Amino acid sequence: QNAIPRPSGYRVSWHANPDVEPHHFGSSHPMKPWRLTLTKQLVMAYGMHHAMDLYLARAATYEELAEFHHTDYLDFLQQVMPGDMEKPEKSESIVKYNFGDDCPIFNGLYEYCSLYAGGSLDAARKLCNNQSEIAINWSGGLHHAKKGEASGFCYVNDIVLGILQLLRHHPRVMYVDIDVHHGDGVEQAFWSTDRVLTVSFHKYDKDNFFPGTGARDSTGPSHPLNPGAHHALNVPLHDGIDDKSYIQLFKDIVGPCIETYKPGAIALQCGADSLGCDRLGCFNLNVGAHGACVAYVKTFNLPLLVVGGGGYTPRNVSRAWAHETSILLDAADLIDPNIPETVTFRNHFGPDYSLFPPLSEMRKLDNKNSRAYLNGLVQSVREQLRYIRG
Ligand code: VJV
Ligand code: CA
Ligand code: ZN
Repeated sequence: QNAIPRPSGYRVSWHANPDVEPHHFGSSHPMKPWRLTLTKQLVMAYGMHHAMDLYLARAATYEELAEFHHTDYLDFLQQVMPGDMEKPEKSESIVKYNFGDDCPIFNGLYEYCSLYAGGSLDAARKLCNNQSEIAINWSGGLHHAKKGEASGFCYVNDIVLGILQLLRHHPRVMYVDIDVHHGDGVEQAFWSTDRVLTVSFHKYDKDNFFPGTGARDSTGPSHPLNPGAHHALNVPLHDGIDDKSYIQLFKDIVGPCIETYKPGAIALQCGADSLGCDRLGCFNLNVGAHGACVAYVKTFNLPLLVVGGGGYTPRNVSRAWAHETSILLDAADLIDPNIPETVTFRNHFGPDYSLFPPLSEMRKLDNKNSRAYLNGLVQSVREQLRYIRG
């Protein structure tokens, strides 16, 4: 495969540390850091690494993590060991910090956390220093982590740390989240400020889908004198949303948000569990549609921090993130939709060996989002935006 030419207009930087990849949540746990290896192999097989600045992410320091997280929680995260799950004297802390099936304690947990957080911090700093226009950390995007507890496979919130860094240089930062789950940790962290507008698209079912928050009318603190009022924007969806409706909805909402709020930078969480055939997700998007959202955000030409997130069918996660890397490089047209013969682990991409398998046709799922429902969402977002100024 020929190398992708280096774009002339702007720089794209890639922030990763291969030491993240071998960490293991447990054999049947859905979160598989190995999907990052597969993503990197695809990106390299297409020659995209020649078109970006590649940085080895360093581990975030304890002090950097403490910019958001409580030190008692970090101390626990640093010291806890896999065997502690069964120790009665540890059980109080394990419950307090929400470790368990979703957030297991595994070997190298603290290293894993500090490396994926370091990637997002490095990426945000490159944007602030004008050394990069688009900075990518596919190992980040862990949007559920709270100040003082783990949640939903997330232990430290690299996105919050990245946005805090961006806020040192930009008066307003917008956060966009296309993971199938609600970006509750990021929303909560910036709940009381008007300097971050958080926008999450997600499956919403208060009682039956994690984390159960993110209703349309959950828009920020209710007191009108609290600056964060109206600065959380939620787009709750039902099962089976398809390419056409999602792309239309995304543009109808994200476009007016950017035009109204006028952020100085954008952080984009690209959770790939919104694809069809995801092990945990329930949407019906193809790789092309997921990528179309990334392409749309890119058209605004703002400093862009791009992070990963969920995604539980590794062969499709890597397809989406490789395709999105090519979009960010303005090189999507130069890429062969047939996966190169030379890619390592090529067997994972059979039988079609295509970057764009028909995911929406492989699992029969009705779109439970009626036109009227989606129109109502757009209308209600317009009303919310009347309270927002740039
Ligand atoms: O739904 C939940 C919480 C429970 C309690 C814990 N059990 C294991 C599951 C039900 C109520 N948690 C969700 C968390 C989803 C996190 C998504 C993260 C992201 O994509 O937004 C960002 C990275 C959930 N859904 C499915 C599972 N947990 C799940 C966890 C497992 C599992 C199978 C499913 C943990 C261990 C094992 N299997 C072996
Ligand atoms: Ca989301
Ligand atoms: Zn998710």
